[in-house]
Amino acid sequence: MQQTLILLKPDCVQRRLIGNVIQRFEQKGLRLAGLKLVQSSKELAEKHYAVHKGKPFYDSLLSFLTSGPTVAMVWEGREAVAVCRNLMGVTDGAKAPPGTIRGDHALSVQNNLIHGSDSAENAALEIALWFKPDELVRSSMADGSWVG
Ligand code: DAT
Ligand code: MG
Repeated sequence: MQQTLILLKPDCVQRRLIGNVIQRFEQKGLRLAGLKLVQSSKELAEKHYAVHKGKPFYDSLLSFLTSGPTVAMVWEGREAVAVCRNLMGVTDGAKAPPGTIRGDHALSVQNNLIHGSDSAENAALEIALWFKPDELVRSSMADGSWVG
């Protein structure tokens, strides 16, 4: 069972797409292990996007992530990291295929609605950055043996 960090970034919240996106993860069969609305500080945004420090879009990216509330979530399930990345679509909304979250709702590269961890290792680091251990809930789903 794998976990991944998903952020519904400020554009997703402002465009009232929270329910639309969460429905996709639920319908896929993933389990929600953590959920909260966060006003990201500059410090949190810097830590989250540390890998992009020095790139031309870094300052703009930090301003964007701190510009309003973000929904932070932990989803888990079989191959959760790759499954979520596939549901999201590629980074550039203009290139993301129809049927994906970005493909259906994003045109921008920066304002692309959603973040998803890109590896199990990064997922563990990012979950620890956004959630305290007692904010995550362990449980099983009633249909777990059917969904797999
Ligand atoms: P992803 O979010 O698909 O994992 P990433 O980790 O390469 O993409 O980049 C993090 C975010 O930074 C991305 O969601 C949007 C922004 N970004 C990436 N490349 C960019 C670029 N060339 N210009 C502007 N923003 C960019
Ligand atoms: Mg990334």
